Amino acid sequence: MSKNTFCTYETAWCPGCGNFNILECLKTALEELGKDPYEVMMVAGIGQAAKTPQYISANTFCGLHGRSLPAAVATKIANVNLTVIVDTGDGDSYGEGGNHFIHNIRRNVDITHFVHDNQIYALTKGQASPTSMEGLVTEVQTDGSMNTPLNPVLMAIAAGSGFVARAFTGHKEQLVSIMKQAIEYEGYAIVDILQPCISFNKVNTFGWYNKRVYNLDSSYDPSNKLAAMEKAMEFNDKIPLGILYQEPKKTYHQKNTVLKTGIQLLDQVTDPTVVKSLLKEFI
Ligand SMILES: Cc1ncc(C[n+]2csc(CCOP(=O)(O)OP(=O)(O)O)c2C)c(N)n1
Ligand SMILES: [Mg+2]
Repeated sequence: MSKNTFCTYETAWCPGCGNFNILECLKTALEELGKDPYEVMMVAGIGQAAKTPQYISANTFCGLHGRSLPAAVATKIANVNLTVIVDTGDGDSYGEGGNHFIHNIRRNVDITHFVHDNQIYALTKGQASPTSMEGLVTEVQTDGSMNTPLNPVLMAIAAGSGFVARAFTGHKEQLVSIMKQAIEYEGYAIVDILQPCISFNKVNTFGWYNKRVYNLDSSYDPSNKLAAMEKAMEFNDKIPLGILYQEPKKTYHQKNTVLKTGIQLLDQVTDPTVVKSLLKEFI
């Protein structure tokens, strides 16, 4: 398969943005998995990160801010054969979409969620996001963000996600490998990707991350939930990269009475006479 299967488009990102590496790694991961564009559905809400689906040749749904997960879940339920990937920002995923994030984990629909975590709202020019560090000064938070940052990987493990990873745009080979494993994981997989925003986050820069990140080594056991929670809490002088937690879990499709029989919305033929008679009951 050619490297250009998923095509290259002009972007509206700032030169030097971490989003470029995520886009490139995503295309590489999909190509290495042998996916064709028609098999892939890219979903996002609103944001700089949320533009990613527009820069890749596949099926695309860009919806409302914070509402990417419901659209992704609906897509997978309608057509189980699609590889459904949510590719969006930290604000979209954990702020406006925070409620969906938690309850989507509980449902465990087989979708993959890549979060471009630049710890800022970039599209709207630099307000604090849920992962912004306490004290981060922005044009809105002039005295520094007062809120405790949310720890998305710790939250995901605690809420019961079966695949939780952390990656960094500066480690491309590892990012591709994690992306491939997340896409292949049967169930909801979340990868929080540390992504420098060169325009609006002058604290968490490429150098800031590069100084702190280290790879989990082969002695690390990702099936140990308590150890994973402890690792997930490291976000100071040291930040671990890799698959923090992984366990096999029954998916929504394996549990749902109808879906587990293989019946899906895409194959349903709607008989208008039945719909009409049902509607009549309410008129
Ligand atoms: C319902 C709604 N609320 C707020 C906004 C404004 N808005 C658009 S993008 C955005 C934040 C995006 O941040 P993030 O998801 O982190 O993406 P980034 O731009 O940092 O990549 C906000 C608050 C909106 N468009 N719609
Ligand atoms: Mg952001």
